[in-house]
Amino acid sequence: MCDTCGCNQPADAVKILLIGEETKLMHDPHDHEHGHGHHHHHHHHDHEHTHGGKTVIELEQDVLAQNNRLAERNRGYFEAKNILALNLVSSPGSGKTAVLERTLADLKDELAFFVIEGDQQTTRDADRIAATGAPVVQVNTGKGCHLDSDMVNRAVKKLTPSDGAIVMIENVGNLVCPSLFDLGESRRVVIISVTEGDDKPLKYPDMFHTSDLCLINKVDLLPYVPFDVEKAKHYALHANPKLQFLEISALTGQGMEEWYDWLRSTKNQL
Ligand SMILES: Nc1nc2c(ncn2[C@@H]2O[C@H](COP(=O)(O)OP(=O)(O)OP(=O)(O)O)[C@@H](O)[C@H]2O)c(=O)[nH]1
Ligand SMILES: [Mg+2]
Repeated sequence: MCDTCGCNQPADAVKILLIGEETKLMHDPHDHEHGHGHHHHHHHHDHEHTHGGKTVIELEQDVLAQNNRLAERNRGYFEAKNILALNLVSSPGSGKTAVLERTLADLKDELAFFVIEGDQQTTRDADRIAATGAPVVQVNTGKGCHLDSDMVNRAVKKLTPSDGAIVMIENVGNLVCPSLFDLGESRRVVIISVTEGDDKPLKYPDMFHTSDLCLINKVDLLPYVPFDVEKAKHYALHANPKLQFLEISALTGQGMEEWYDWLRSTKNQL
């Protein structure tokens, strides 16, 4: 895992905000300093106990086992309420928020959407989602580079999604760490954009291995960038032979109807 990069911070370093009510807290500098100080203390503490490979591995297994237990509770909650929960993962800037914005605008009269936005800092993405009219909670992970099941559990309590809804969870932009953390989602959707290079599934196989659907976004840019769609699919299928693909553009709307059909049919399979 990412023990040296700050993932293992205390729960109170994470901020969970229901947009529209507490957003102004974000700009309180005292609040920021408080979280930072805690992180440093915690990091030092961790470090003392994680010398030597064996101890580090045990700590990581413990963190992941605890995450998996709470993820199963989240999954039970979603199942009981007939909610389709999607974990959207990608590297920064692949278009997670853009796909959400367009989807929410196009389907808002047909399906009830609730959104959890994960970012290290700011409410920028949550503000973009709030503009579509969907209820949204922002999770600021501070130093953390992924969402975990506890953050989603706490965010869902603020969000209070209705029965039969779709809960969209936009993970922190990162193709590595989020692959390790089950959030209790019904399906995982990885987004890759054509500006990133077609070798990404080869270099970051875990994210493709753990996903159910791969959206290949920004296909409007294919005439201008060297990206071989078939090669990208080939590499991704090597990591996960069951992976499905859809080629889309959140900008022009190309392929979005197929994505909406996937949402409808996946929801009906619950
Ligand atoms: N040309 C083109 N640009 C796109 C498309 N989708 C998104 N973009 C642009 O790509 C940039 C990043 O999009 P975002 O939706 O913010 O990406 P993200 O994955 O949410 O980024 P992070 O939350 O920072 O990880 C923005 O400037 C978008 O306008 C697309 O289909 N085509
Ligand atoms: Mg985003």
